[in-house]
Amino acid sequence: MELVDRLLSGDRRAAAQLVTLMEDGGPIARKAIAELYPHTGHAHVVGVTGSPGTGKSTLVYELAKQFRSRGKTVGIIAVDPTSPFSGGALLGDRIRMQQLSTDEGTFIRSMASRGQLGGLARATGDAIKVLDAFGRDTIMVETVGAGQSEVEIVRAAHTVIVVDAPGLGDDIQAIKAGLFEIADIFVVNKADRDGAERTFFTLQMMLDMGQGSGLPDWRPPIIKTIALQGEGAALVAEAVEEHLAYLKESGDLHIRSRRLAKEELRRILGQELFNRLLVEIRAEQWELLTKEVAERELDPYTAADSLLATFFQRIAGDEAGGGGAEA
Ligand SMILES: Nc1nc2c(ncn2[C@@H]2O[C@H](COP(=O)(O)OP(=O)(O)OP(=O)(O)O)[C@@H](O)[C@H]2O)c(=O)[nH]1
Ligand SMILES: [Mg+2]
Repeated sequence: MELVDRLLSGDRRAAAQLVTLMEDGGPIARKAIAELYPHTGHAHVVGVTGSPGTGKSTLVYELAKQFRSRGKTVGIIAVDPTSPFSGGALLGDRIRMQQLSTDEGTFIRSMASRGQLGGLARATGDAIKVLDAFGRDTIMVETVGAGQSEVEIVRAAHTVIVVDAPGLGDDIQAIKAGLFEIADIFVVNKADRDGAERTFFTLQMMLDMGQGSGLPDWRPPIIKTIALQGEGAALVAEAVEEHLAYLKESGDLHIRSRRLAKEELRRILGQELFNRLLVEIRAEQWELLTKEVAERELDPYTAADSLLATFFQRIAGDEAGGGGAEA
């Protein structure tokens, strides 16, 4: 594919076009993935998550500068599930992003869901592959840590930064939703504000209680920052590099990569099977069964069994009809 060739030769516009293609999905996107996939696997993927307004974008911007000054190329994917409705924060993002986007070594893109369930996780995963093949050394993915799809996205990162900040009400509340467990690095941003110390100690206490990331020899550091002034960003960048070194030395990078490949394969397989099922089952049967379940004539498990049975029959029929050797 010409577009993939251009990506591999370092063409930024090709990268942007391919990310758009990934958002839309479909057969051309798949063909592109098949071609660029052998060129992936080199980037360090860093997830940045946390409650709305904690300062994730500001921190990502400062981290990008840090990584650039360390000679690395950077890719940034801002995942914004509510994109069309966003207000002021995104405007701030845009201004910062514009400043960064004049740098050839930084590629920034925001992703929005096109509506399908699980579509955002899939599109983001594929966009990461595009930037990886594009040769970005460090790829940061910013997501608001709310909702299952977002946790799924950030779990696909090698290193997860959870950003907390004072003034969000209950600190424990602020980092619930399964985020605490997946953090490799904690950032307490807005350290210039009252309550930062308290946020820091709350996190420390939670870590002491052993609710950590589950890695045997890695205790997530807690780093205080004032992202707005770039303060502490260097420490966070160092921690990110240390975490990667730890992953490599401990062999955990390999284990994580395997786990992620398995999860991705399962997710795709589940989706594909379901899509094929939708093709094979007639609309009338769906409707009939749906009606029966709604009217309590049939329980949903039995209905699902019945759909599966039809599905397998049709598939077997297709194979026999398609000149298969089945007797
Ligand atoms: N006082 C203070 N304000 C900060 C700091 N960092 C960021 N902010 C401000 O906090 C607000 C939110 O910052 P963002 O970087 O947009 O936060 P975010 O987490 O990306 O927000 P969403 O993407 O909307 O969830 C902005 O008004 C920032 O200027 C900081 O260190 N101190
Ligand atoms: Mg943001």
